Amino acid sequence: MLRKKKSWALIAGIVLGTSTLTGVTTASADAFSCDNGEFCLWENPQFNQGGWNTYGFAQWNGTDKNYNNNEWRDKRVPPHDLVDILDNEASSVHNKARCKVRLYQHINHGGASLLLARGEKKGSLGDTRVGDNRASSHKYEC
Ligand SMILES: [Ca+2]
Ligand SMILES: [Ca+2]
Ligand SMILES: [Ca+2]
Repeated sequence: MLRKKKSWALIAGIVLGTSTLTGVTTASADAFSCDNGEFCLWENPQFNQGGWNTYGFAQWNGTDKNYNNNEWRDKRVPPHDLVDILDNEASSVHNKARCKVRLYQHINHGGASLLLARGEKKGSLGDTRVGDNRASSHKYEC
């Protein structure tokens, strides 16, 4: 009986250790920089370069049809997940995904849209059809 308990403890420890390690790996995978393969939005123009009050940043690896359930991340404000919902607040964008990505003004891929080629970026969404502080969803077009 004792031996069985030890085995379970050992297994639990291994499982826990593995999941913790995976969690750390994921969290440290540049949560605050736009890396290859990602589609990224910034709360402010010019990719947050400037004297802003907040520095919201968000990144994806796929389609998102509703920004109402996403929060900005801000590396200067621990614990980094802002209470601030990112819907209708994005001001700049960089598509580093391996697909074209279409950004939409409304949730569920509605309203005016902007197609971003691979590698394309816009320092100001105010100059686009989607507009500043309007983006609400995006779709990967692979
Ligand atoms: Ca979402
Ligand atoms: Ca904004
Ligand atoms: Ca919108």
